[in-house]
Amino acid sequence: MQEQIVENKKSIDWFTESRFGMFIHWGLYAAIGKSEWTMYGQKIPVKEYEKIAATFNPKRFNAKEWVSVAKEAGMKYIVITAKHHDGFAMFKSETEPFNIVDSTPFERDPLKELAEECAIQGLKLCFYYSHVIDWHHPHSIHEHCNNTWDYQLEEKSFYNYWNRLVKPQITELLTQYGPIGIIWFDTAGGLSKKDSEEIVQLVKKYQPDCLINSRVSHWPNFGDYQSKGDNEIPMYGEGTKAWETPMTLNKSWGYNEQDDNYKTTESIIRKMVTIFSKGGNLLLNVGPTSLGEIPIPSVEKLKEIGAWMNENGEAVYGTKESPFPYEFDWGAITVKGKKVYLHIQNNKWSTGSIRINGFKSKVKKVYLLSEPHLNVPFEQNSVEFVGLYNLHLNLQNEPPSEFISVVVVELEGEL
Ligand code: H79
Repeated sequence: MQEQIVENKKSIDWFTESRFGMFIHWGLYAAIGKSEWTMYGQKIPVKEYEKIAATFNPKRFNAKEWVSVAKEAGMKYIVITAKHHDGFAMFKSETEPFNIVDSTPFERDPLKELAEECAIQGLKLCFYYSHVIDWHHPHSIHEHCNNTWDYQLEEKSFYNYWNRLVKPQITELLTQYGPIGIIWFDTAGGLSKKDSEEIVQLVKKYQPDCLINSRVSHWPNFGDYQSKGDNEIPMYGEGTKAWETPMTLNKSWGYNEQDDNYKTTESIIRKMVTIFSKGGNLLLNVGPTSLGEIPIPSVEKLKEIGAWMNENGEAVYGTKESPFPYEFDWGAITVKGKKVYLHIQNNKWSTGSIRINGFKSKVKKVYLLSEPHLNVPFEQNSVEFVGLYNLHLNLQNEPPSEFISVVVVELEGEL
């Protein structure tokens, strides 16, 4: 076990330093336009669902555009659904013809195109793979979410599914697309400990540097990092263990034509800095259409987030979990080396009298991240006998950045 931790250190360091990734939910369900659980919700028979493939032709798919949208948003990795619960492979699979190359008029392999483009633009490509739920396959078994409308439980033989579909497809994904950053598993309900271990071994056999999220198993202590619940922002971080929150921009993962419940850019950035201050990553989702386009409102949000990240990236990438109490009424704190970054919400800015207690060293200077030459006046006093310092800031100007403005507190020594 110890060896594996050492072996993964480089990848974990890459992961935590990156902080921000793009989740892409894209599959046949985009053509129905009601998100990725529709086959289950409407009990669509496999034979009916398969017919969607004949009409699925995402002509406007452009890997370069997608990767550029992610990169310009400040994202460092992309996790795309190689196969979701509907069982449809979004890649050329020799194992199973129910895939985008062999059963649609599109006939291209978008994962191959994304792999090439990610290599060019310097992002890491990662694959979501639904290893337990598969409504298309007669022999997949999930404790809650079986396809009960086509298949009878008593006829099932799980290893038929596991050995003849799951393992070969994961092998394809790890051998034909270059280095993969993460295999992102989901909904492992009912998977045995032995089978969970087997799938971990399989991934590490082909790509020892590839990370696995904790949802690979419902058993404890699986995976290289902790996947939080969908849209969950935890009260606390995980100490030294890496973690990640998958989050939607609106309320859906897969494309949903009726869902315009977008979070505001400001609220997304607030959630981001809260997550970063607790040492976590954010995997922010888009659900492209059946034509292969990321919805315009999503692109617009990501552009605004990108402008913020471009200005404030120093206070995000490579920061560590903050040793200060996590959430303040004015915002959140990230830390790196001798610098403490105060992410101050704009509505608290001009009224902002901010007090932070408990610095271990003296404050050297305080300045705006966006305008480093502008010093922010501060007062500090030491707490007698304890060796700690308190800091008091009075912010009476206009906030310098949109949404959240970052003030850098530079210390003389360690935190
Ligand atoms: O891929 C996205 C979701 O499809 C997946 N995880 C994220 C990343 C996910 N799988 N399961 N769940 C989320 C939760 C399942 C909730 C359910 Fe239901 C409650 C399944 C059945 C009852 C609500 C009603 C959702 C489908 C029917």
